[in-house]
Amino acid sequence: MSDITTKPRTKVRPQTQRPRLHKVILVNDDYTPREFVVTVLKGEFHMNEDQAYRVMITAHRRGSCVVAVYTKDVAETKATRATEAGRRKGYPLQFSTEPEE
Ligand code: TYC
Repeated sequence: MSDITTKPRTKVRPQTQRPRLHKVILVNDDYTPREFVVTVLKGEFHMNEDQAYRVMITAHRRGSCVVAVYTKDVAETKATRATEAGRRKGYPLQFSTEPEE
């Protein structure tokens, strides 16, 4: 008979649950002026001119572009504020949100 006993490992590893992040997506349209899109990106998402231009031109060419990721509340608030900035000027500019995979 062997004297070796094995003890089952019962230590609990706590799983820290991080909140799921949500993407803010810029959607292209045919009417909003490029420069206005850049201005909104700079104002609402704290981008510099170069970053904002790249995001705008990517949405223009491909149909949409991920702007940034935030917690759900922040993503929705920023998308709503940025969409409303366009609406106030009569533009159909649209920012949407969706959960990250
Ligand atoms: N397509 C617009 C134009 O040619 C510019 C534009 C770019 C509008 C990106 C929206 O999300 C957008 N004036």
